[in-house]
Amino acid sequence: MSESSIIVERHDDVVCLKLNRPEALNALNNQMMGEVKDALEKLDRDDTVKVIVLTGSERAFAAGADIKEIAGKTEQDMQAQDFIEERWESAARCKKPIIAAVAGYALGGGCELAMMCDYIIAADNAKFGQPELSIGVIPGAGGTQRLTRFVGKSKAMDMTLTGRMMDAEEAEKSGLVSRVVSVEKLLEQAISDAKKIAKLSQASVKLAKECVNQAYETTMEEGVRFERREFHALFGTRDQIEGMNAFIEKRAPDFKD
Ligand code: DAK
Repeated sequence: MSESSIIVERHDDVVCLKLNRPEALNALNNQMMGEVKDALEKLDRDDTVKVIVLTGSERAFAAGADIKEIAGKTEQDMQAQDFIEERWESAARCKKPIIAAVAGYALGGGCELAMMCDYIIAADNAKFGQPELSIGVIPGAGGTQRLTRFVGKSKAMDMTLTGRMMDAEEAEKSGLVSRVVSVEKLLEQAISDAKKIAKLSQASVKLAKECVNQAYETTMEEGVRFERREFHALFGTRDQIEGMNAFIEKRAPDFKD
């Protein structure tokens, strides 16, 4: 196997995973997706890690699946290679918060990978798109579903059918990204967000993430019921007592998870 195509950087209890195939604009090949999956699974199991930031380079978060790697595949190859799907879904399955810090191109599978994260902070040079139709296929890692839920049918159809890219400003207005910052400040902002989340009670962080994700999976009534059960459950934790007492005593909480 060639050298690693991701860089893992530790910032106390935050870990930054950097996609690193600059020669191919971080095109997502099998090796890279396998490394991303292994790293995310390991970080998910590591109690000393609280929040993950997934990023690329200033020029590209990722320009999609590696077209050169998949160009020669047959229908049988694609159907037989279920393991590929397992690699691609790892960000969506991660239980810890993942923030996507996106600069430059986030196209095809790159846009899909960013959308699997919990939220996206974009650099002012970010460009999002689902250009798969221009190479004779369709989005295949959840793009038609997730993009439509983020930006609504009209824009999702527009981007998917025409292949038009959305810039950072439009992505923020449309709800695809939570915030836009300068490209120079992107990682600093994402890591600062991650550190803020890492200081909270991780029991409440985990349940809040589950509850927000539940909104995509169920009815309002069932979702609200789900949220209430999780809310009640947090009253069984020391961090709830600590958080509320700290507020009353006008001091910072000291959460122990
Ligand atoms: N794959 C392979 N190489 C890529 C690439 C890609 N997606 N994108 C860029 N590169 C390579 C280029 O070939 C070039 O390499 P050399 O020629 O120098 O060897 C190098 O990166 C620099 O790219 P350019 O020279 O093209 O740079 P430009 O600035 O001129 O253009 C660009 C940048 C991003 C507009 C352009 O490179 C581009 O259009 N790239 C392709 C974008 C694209 O079509 N992406 C969608 C790919 S399909 C699934 C999971 C995932 C998927 C499907 C199924 N399952 C789990 C079932 C996902 C599918 C896709 O993403």
